[in-house]
Amino acid sequence: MTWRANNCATPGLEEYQQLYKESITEPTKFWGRLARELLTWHKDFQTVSSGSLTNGDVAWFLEGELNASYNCVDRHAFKDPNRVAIIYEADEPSEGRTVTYGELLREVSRVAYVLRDLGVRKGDTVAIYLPMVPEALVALLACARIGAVHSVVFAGFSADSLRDRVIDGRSKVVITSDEGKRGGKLIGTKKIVDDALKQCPDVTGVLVFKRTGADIPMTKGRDVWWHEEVDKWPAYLAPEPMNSEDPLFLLYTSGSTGKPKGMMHTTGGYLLGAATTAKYVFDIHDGDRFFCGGDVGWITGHTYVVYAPLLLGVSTVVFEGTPAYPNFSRYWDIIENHKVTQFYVAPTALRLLKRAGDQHVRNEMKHLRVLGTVGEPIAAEVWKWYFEVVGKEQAQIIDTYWQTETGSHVITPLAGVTPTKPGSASLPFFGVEPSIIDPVSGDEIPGNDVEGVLAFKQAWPSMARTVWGAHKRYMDTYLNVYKGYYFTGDGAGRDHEGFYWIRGRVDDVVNVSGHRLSTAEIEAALIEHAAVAESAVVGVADELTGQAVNAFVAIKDGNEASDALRKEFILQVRRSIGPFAAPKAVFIVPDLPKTRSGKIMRRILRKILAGEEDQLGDITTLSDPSVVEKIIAVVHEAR
Ligand code: 6R9
Repeated sequence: MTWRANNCATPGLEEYQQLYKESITEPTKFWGRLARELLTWHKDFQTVSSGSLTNGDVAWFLEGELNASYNCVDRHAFKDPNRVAIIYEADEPSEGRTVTYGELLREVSRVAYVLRDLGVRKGDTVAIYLPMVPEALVALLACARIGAVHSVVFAGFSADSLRDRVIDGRSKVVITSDEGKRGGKLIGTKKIVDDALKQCPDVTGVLVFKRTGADIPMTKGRDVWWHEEVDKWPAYLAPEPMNSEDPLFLLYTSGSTGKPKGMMHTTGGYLLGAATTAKYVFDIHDGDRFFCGGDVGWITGHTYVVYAPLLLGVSTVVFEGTPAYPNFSRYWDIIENHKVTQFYVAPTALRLLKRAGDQHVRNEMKHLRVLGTVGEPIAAEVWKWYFEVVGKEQAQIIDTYWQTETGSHVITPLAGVTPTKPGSASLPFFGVEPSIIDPVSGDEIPGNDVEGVLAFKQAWPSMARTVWGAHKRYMDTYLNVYKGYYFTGDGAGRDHEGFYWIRGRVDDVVNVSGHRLSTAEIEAALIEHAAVAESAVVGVADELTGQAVNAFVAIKDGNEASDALRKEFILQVRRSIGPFAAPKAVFIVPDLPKTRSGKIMRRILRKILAGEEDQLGDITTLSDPSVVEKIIAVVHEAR
């Protein structure tokens, strides 16, 4: 099979089309077969799927029982205990190590015992706040082993954000480390957990992995050391058989409102999505070494650092550091040293590395077959650089579109099969039936060469089943917007050949370096500052990070606009959400553009930032149209 970069048909394309057709017209046959082929069931299922998008009661592989950690670890460890499961690349290039499937089974079992000892029972939630170390994978799998629901919180989130997620998920236990290490810098993870837990009385235990050996306070009766606890327990614990629809994890993501949503994924369907995309999209084969640069704190890390490669029994690279430390060759050194076969990263990292210069890219990297991107649109020139300079025109580029909610890829090329066009996520994955909807009429727009919002017509196994503790919000956000469809929140086009082009969010979500942020959440953080009367946050195009956060703030009487105050506002967001959400620019304005009913017109702010002041449209509906001139003056002065 040849790897094509341009749009010409490959021999596999016909096979894809056939399989795709089957997945849409006979989903029961299609998914039933794959579920039995790719997963190992403790008890077989009778019903492949039930429920509907309309009713929001989708369920897959009912009656079936399985365990995620058994599927990711045991079955491979039994066959070949010495096969490498995890290739750990520590922040310092010399400090890594590997973990075999046999070792992984023993460590997962011990930690599962420890969690039980800490009082965790089937169905309980465990929060995980860890850096990118092998123990993060062990923690997820140990939860799954005893039927606990893991709720990973990205270790860049602030104490306040962690607290909110611990409370909302009703976590009983938190797993963390003394510190984290990234790009040569230390991160005080345990300290952040301590701060967060001041307001979480229901957390009864904290399991602390020793990463750096920093001197940290341990709360008696609550905090225990990972290395001390695991020594107490045997190295095999039988996995808990779980119903296919039992929750596997919660993962919080940003939406249009300030409160993050705990997306709930279930066991059978999610695992099948991960395994199927691993096989067909990444073309994973025995002996491959898979490197996903995402963090386990986000869905990309869940599905493609942990579940997908381990389900297929290959080696997964766990990278603790950053692409720029100790220098811009870090990714390429990892790829060359470990003979990586598939590499998967967000375009934002590629933009950074492209800008750093081609001299940093290694010449070898001969084992690379697939180069994936995820999280945001990739510009054609970055796509070409990835293909030519990184892949030496030998590896296929796959631009994979999906979401926390979809669990695994939904629109994506299949490596070696789908012809690709730079900037297009190409064709739907199996079982996904996209439609382009006219946002004004709400009607589906048939045919090709159309633009609108993107929705899916059919339920697929790995879709999130609910927003934790808020099913109505799930219905209203995804399934009630266009009845009978799942609404993605993205705009998209379908070109003359039926290829999909993702245009970006149509709601108040900004995408900074592939991180999904809610403008409402940042506004809520700013309001917490005593000097802030009102704020409006918008995303603006940014060469390096894709989008950047810009904040407009109206301050209360008695405060003076100053650089110091602007810095305080930025600090407020860092403290309240996390450093990655910090506004790149803060404009202190006398008032915000509001309609007479009080709705903030962010559209006007976006236009001003884009320098399109002559295209503001009708501003007479504003309660005070004169604020526009004043805001323009502030923005001009700042530049
Ligand atoms: C996996 C992940 C989801 C949002 C999604 C969309 C954007 C993701 C993309 C893409 C263009 C791609 N997005 N992949 N946009 N091309 N290949 O990123 O999940 O963090 O939930 O973000 O990211 O806007 O709606 P998540």
